[in-house]
Amino acid sequence: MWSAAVLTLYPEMFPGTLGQSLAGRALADGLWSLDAIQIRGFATDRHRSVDDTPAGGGAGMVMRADILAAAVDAAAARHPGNPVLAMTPRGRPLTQSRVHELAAGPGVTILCGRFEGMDERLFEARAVEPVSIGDYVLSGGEVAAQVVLDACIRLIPGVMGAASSGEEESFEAGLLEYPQYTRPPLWEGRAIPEVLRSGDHAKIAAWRKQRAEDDTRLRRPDLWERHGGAPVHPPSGAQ
Ligand code: 6GU
Repeated sequence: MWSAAVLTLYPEMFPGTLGQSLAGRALADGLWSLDAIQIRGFATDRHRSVDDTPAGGGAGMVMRADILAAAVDAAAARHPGNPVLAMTPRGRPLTQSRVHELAAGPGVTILCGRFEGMDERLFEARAVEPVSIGDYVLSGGEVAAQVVLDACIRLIPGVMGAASSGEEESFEAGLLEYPQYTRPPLWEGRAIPEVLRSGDHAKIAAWRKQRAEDDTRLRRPDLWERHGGAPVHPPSGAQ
């Protein structure tokens, strides 16, 4: 069974959103397991402290390397073979290709940061991969860990059933997905594009490819250029 281990100061935040819907059903069906581990359980002093003031000064508190390493080592013993990720806005951005790799493996162990960060020596002393979910700052890694797990769990065999198994979705082709429509055919004076009601499957596929490309160029010029599209020039006068 694919195993998710989460190291956190807030184990009661799990399964959280992962207890519902697709992931929740898969958890109940035994397609994946969840082990939420309290980091504070690895504290060594009588106040059970896990953090301390930042070297060099500054605001906030830093999670201690010795406590985090003990927690990571315990999780590795319980979940051998799992890659260990640490959720931090200083990490490499999560990609769909990394999600595929994680979903294909034995599972994942995720360390959730709180406070101002984690002592950098943890990353030197243990095989821990720093991962970010985007260019904004969360109050802690727990929500980010749920994002990573959700993305992986839907790819575990048997979780999605017939629903496409994700193959022609956003990012799988390196482009945004084409737009979708459903009934009613006319809503607030707006019709579904005629081609989608034509029954001509070749024309529909061509229209969807065009829209995927146009929308990617417009909304995600970074993805478009990585996909090999011609560079997008910002409109003159754009800020
Ligand atoms: Cl992984 N953690 C936190 N705290 N903030 C983030 C993030 C992670 N990814 C983006 N912002």
